[in-house]
Amino acid sequence: MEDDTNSLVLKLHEVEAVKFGSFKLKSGLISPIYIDLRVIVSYPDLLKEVAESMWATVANAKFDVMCGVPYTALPIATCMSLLHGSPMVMRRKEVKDYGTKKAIEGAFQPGQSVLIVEDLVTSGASVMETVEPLKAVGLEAKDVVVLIDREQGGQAHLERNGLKLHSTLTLRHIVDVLVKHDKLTSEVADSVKRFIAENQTAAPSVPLANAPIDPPKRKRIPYGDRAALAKNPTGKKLWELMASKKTNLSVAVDVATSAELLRLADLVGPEIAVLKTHVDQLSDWTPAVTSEIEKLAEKHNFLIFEDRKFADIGNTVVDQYAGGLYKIADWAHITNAHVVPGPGIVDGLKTKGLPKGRGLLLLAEMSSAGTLANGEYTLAAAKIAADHSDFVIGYISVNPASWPGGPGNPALCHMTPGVQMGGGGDALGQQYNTPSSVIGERGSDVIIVGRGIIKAADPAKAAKEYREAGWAAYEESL
Ligand code: 5BU
Repeated sequence: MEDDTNSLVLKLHEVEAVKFGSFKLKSGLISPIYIDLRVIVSYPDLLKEVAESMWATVANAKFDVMCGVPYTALPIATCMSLLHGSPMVMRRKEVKDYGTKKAIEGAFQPGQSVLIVEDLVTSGASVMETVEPLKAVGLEAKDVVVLIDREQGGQAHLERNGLKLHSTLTLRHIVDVLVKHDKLTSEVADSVKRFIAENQTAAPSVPLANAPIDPPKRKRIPYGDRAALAKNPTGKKLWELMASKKTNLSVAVDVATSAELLRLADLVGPEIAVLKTHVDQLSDWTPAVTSEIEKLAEKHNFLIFEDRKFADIGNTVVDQYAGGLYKIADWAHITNAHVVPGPGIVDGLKTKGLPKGRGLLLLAEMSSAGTLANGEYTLAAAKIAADHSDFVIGYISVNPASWPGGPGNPALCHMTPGVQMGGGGDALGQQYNTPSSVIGERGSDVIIVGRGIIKAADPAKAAKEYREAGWAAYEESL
């Protein structure tokens, strides 16, 4: 079977149904890959092979009739029908008013089940456009077979509407086969995989009657696999570090003196992926302190995140980041910024951070009660992050699972403050969630814990407990 799909992939590449380069899509996006399966009608042997492979893909599905999604999949469905004696119905694309004209042609009985046949799924929108008139005439659609799933969210969207997607090939598999057979360089393959990750689709807005209301549980991509998707070196390092050190814990060392900061960093160092600092809280800061933190980062293998929350225009943040007393860009692997000024702030920080390989987190949500960072604001932050994924490595977020597209681009990391074992909050508006809720239910990747650890009687022991809780929640969500 593996060999069959390999030869199919090579043939599709040969007839240029799958092309690589730089293609402007309808949406204006530049894609490194272009798929046009219309061409296969010109190669009867290939059409037959496609139809046989797709038939084999749905060997276990039960259906009475088949319906191809117009137009590219029509000859494929016809070919499957001829080869296996399975009847079809046909959807008329141009009939929009299902009440007056026949949208579905062919002989069928209401209550019969129908297999949807499609060539390519991106968001699942065209499949859903076909399901709607089928349902309107009483046909039941449960299964969809597709030659290529671009893995840009279509499967989840269809599942949410009660449809099971069976794909013969995925874009990633195609790329892997072509690399294996020296038809493609691994650089191009990586750029295609990044494109897929960065261009996950939103749920199509075609509502389906009788769709189940429970969304499917998202499966998490392991941290280690996300390293390959990250464009930014610090983002990549973060994923690798979390995977190898087996920790998704960040400790916020909010203390008043440098000695206390260094003492705590050394104590919790073995347990953490990221040390979060507020150096402007230190009463006795000198440049020597940051070199000591850097030494501890080397010793324990963690990244330094200065939680500076830049919030000014691009021109101002350049010097706030690289200059002044603290010269944050010189020693903090990661810093963060509000998006309230607009994308110029990211461009400004990038001028100093990117040449040093630094990464930026954008504040998409905050943990404090009454925060204004929600709704449209959060979505705008996500958009700015997506547009700057060379420098932006992720978000400060609180409940990414609740965002309309979910946590989104898996190259980007979600870090969540406001974490304590017991939940609750403080007197000044901080709101706490537990590690298992933050990672397991809210879809975040990193827990940021301050007082839960630094105020504990034994901070090293507390860090170990938070690390274990955070890691257990991650493993359970895989
Ligand atoms: P706590 O002691 O666990 O409440 O500390 C939380 C830390 O995270 C603290 O350093 C805050 O400045 C930081 N923080 C936060 O609590 N909430 C936010 O939304 C953001 C940062 Br952004």
